[in-house]
Amino acid sequence: MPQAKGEHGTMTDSSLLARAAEIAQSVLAGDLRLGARLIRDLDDQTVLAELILRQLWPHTGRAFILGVTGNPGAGKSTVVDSLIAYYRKAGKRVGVVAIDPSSPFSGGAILGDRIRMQRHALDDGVFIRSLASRGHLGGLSRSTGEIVAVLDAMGFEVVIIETVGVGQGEVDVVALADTKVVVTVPGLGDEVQAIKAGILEIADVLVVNKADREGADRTVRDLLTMLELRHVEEPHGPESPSSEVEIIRTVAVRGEGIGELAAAIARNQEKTAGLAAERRARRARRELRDALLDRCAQRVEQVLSRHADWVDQVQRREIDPYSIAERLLVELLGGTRL
Ligand SMILES: Nc1nc2c(ncn2[C@@H]2O[C@H](COP(=O)(O)OP(=O)(O)OP(=O)(O)O)[C@@H](O)[C@H]2O)c(=O)[nH]1
Ligand SMILES: [Mg+2]
Repeated sequence: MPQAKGEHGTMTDSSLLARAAEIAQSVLAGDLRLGARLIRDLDDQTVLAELILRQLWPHTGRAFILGVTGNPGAGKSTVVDSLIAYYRKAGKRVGVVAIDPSSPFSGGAILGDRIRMQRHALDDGVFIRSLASRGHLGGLSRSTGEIVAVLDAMGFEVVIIETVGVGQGEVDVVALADTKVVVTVPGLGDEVQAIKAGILEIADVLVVNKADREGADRTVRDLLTMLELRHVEEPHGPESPSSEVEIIRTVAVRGEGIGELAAAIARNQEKTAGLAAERRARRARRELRDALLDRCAQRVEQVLSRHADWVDQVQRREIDPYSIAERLLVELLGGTRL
């Protein structure tokens, strides 16, 4: 077991484990403050946080995970805010992970999303966490997965992941949600082209938000044409047969169309229930892969810092990096820990 950092630095392994078990129990019992703290500590990758997460793991896998993605500024947060209100009325507790691609510090993201979803700030049945995707190079999927796991263990029945569909990382994060909603708006010129390739393909439900604006009809028509073309091209499409993708118009700022959107989401959930096991298997595989890659990356850094001599040799062209990499692999994977 690695050494604990920070305030727990002097704790023995067994007292750290006991502390982890205690906190895990409180988080499972719904302690929001400890849940929030755990999410922050996971971001800092503390040993205690990981020990707690290990204890929570058996209690995860129950939440309905909803992915919301689409054009920047399309109104995703406003749609999510309205959906939160809808699910709260239905008595469901809702957790949200909003991923902000631009801000280097999560401070920016937290501010923007808090303002958008402010009315839920005092509701114990709502938990909103923003995550800056910058600074999570390659680890975005792991970080999001961990937060979703905590919210799931805390008993939030619906967990919404909001992310701008700009980078492959962001798309990947949403791709494994139970139901994927893609939000677009009229007036972007060619809407279908304006959405990054690859995003429309994952949509289970398409939303034309800002339907109060000029051109909503045309956008709906364009999307329909696109869906029909796709249906012709791949009649036996994968998980979401194109013909079954619904298009919903919303004016999220006024809450219009949100009931219809929630109904479309519920229909998709029902329709794809038979595929849930397959989806969960894919998610489990990625969770394991993320955890593995993360540890490999850490160990690579450790090994490299112990072997400055290797770096020197490569720099002097005495040995090539490929041979060293092979040796490194042996050191990493041949160790007794695996
Ligand atoms: N006219 C109109 N404006 C809307 C509607 N929904 C959202 N907006 C406005 O669009 C702007 C962007 O809304 P957000 O909800 O922050 O959009 P977003 O997609 O989450 O934005 P990013 O996360 O920054 O990509 C805000 O000023 C909203 O008030 C709508 O239905 N009609
Ligand atoms: Mg947003």
